[in-house]
Amino acid sequence: MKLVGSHPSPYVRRLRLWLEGHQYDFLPLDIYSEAGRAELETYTPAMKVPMLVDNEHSVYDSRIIHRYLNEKLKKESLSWEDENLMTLVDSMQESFIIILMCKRSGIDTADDRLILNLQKERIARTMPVLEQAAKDGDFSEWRYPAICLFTLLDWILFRELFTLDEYPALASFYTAQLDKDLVQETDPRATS
Ligand SMILES: N[C@@H](CCC(=O)N[C@@H](CS)C(=O)NCC(=O)O)C(=O)O
Repeated sequence: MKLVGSHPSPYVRRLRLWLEGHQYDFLPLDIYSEAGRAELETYTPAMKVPMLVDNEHSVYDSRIIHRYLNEKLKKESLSWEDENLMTLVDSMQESFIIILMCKRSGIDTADDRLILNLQKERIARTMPVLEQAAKDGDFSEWRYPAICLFTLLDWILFRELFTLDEYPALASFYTAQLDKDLVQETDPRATS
């Protein structure tokens, strides 16, 4: 089994954290370099990481890879509430990536532009919901929803896109995970 990914990708890191203790090969690519793109192209036409190769199966998208592997490894069962929390985490992750990509495309992210305003509105509405969920203990177990939340929070701090100053429950959830060995081993700051 081979996980094709990159070191900084939060979508890849969530699977690496979730797969703790399982045997697999990790192929990290620099997905924005010419060589990395040439290799990525051989794995997925969507040109996105993560993707998984397992015998004859190619599986795209972290959420689907999680579903595929969870069926195979029988690790955990997720409630509909868990699924909703993960959708909120995913939509935040996507919004922050769009903002970063706008920055890297030379767009001033303080501008009043539809693409930016939509992301900012989503973030402003969703972060308090995640804060309340953290306060209610919905992320108290180190399962896939908590892992996805952690990799989101760590990535937005790493990319300096957000601070957790106004979100004490998220901040304490975040801090509580930092001692984990695999969290430290997969820290994108160590490889970027
Ligand atoms: N929904 C996908 C999102 C994956 C994704 O956006 N990955 C980023 C890296 S963090 C990527 O490959 N970006 C390349 C691109 O958008 O061209 C998932 O959950 O796997």
